[in-house]
Amino acid sequence: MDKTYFTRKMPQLRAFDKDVFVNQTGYHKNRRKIAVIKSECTQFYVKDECGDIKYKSEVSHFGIDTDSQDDVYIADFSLLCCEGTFYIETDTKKRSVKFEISDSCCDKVFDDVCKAFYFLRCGTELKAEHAGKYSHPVCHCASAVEWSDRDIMLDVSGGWHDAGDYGRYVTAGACALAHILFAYRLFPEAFKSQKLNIPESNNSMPDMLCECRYELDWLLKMQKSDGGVYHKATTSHHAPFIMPQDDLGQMYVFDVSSMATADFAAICALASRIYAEYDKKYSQKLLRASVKSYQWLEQNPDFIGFENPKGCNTGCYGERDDFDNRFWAASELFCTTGDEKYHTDMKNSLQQHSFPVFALGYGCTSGLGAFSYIFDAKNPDIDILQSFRKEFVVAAERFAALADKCGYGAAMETRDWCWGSNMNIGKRAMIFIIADKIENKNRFSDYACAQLDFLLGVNATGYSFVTQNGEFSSNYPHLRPAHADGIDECIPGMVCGGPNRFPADPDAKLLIRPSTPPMKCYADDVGCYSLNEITIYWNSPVVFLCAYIKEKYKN
Ligand code: 9MR
Ligand code: ZN
Repeated sequence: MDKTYFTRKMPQLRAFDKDVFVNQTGYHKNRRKIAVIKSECTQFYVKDECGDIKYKSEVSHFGIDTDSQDDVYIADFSLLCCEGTFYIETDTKKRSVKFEISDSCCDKVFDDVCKAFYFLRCGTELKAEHAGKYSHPVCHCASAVEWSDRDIMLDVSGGWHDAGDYGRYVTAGACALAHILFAYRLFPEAFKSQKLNIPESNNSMPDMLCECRYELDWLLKMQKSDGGVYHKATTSHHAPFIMPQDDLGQMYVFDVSSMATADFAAICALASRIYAEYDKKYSQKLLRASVKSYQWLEQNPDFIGFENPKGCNTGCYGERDDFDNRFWAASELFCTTGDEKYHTDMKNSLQQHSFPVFALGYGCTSGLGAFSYIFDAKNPDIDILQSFRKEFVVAAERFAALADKCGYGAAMETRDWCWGSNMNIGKRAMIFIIADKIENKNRFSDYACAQLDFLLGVNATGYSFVTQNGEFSSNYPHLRPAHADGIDECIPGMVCGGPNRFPADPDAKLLIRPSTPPMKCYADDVGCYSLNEITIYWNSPVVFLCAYIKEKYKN
């Protein structure tokens, strides 16, 4: 990315000078509570705001953590269950930042990661009454032109900006929606009481379902009359770092892809089940749209991938095949309609391909189809059902073993520290939670919590990767409005990409020395899009994780 994109002085990189890492937003009273210390010590104290010792114990020496190269000590204060604000101090006088122990400690981060989607809305004014100081006029509402046939103009306004850029991509949107709708499917109560202060907040529908409907309505506009679905709606090039309303470049819709069409069919069928409870008509509309795209898939059995055409440099989201996307579509339509035709397609697809059943998108979507089959299929094939259930549990066991090997409790292997590594953390948390739901033995809940702890400060960088959540949280993500608005505090609730052992942008290549351990390849720097961008599908697993924790540990 070209430096001239930035209109403001680059922020000074802040160093986290503490050795004691905690979940900076806090811990529920009755859950496992771990802090990680990276310097030698023997005792630790949990002190309240007056400095009084509320708990003390010995640390345990973990040893060298491979992916950070830190010599790590673990402080377990699970037994401390009283509410309050605390910090940890070691016998060597090292201190953590402050954190809470309470039943409501994750309410703010949950609400913030949900409201983040509202802040990413495109094609509408963000009014001050909902967006506060982050309000801005309507953006990207002019007609789009079809890239390959410039005579065709259409309205594709709406939906969420994908990420730090202002593009809107169908497969990415479908993936983020799936995570959120799955969260609602398993933990509806977490959403029913939620007040996000969005324009639809006075509706009878939960706010987060209204928010998702905003994206779904956009997706519906991306469907052509023959059922094919345009791959993306973007300008030809990424905009400079300006506010969305100032990005006036021509909007285009790009060619139909079979991945976009299949993901569209899948998400509309899934949403049709979820919205039936609140709006029958809308539910039916979604199902009709889904079936139409499925028919298009039947008529177009060959893979139609996507590559950026010459003259366009926005996100690509290309894939090498569409088997997993078609599998997901068949599974969702079977779950929604009970029609054996889709079941047969799904079974055939399973026989012909070996999918990773726990892959929760983006990229590979087979786990999204498996999730729905596990929780929503009315007359499932028992063998398939059992194999799906087993695969999630086996995956959770494998990831738990990885977490045990990591001093910071992250369920990651070295190669997982890649572009958007925090999505890997979030998806592993989802797998732990899904496996627990399947087994009902509570084997993986501590592991799921540990992934949230990681995201919120228990990691070798010391950052809470969720903006405005934690005393030392990321504040300079690669996110156009957050930079162009001139406001020092970043828009809250944005989950940053996280450590990437292969820094891929010029700024990150300059900032991260080649010998840096994988978990430390991070900089809270607006230029570093391969370390510090945000996207809707990095936020959505965290929505799922927070909804689970809120429900699980409520009193
Ligand atoms: O999330 C994507 C990441 O896995 C890829 O490595 C990267 C490079 O191709 O692209 C990421 O997706 C970006 C998308 O193409 C455009 N919007 C921003 C996304 C996040 O960086
Ligand atoms: Zn916009």
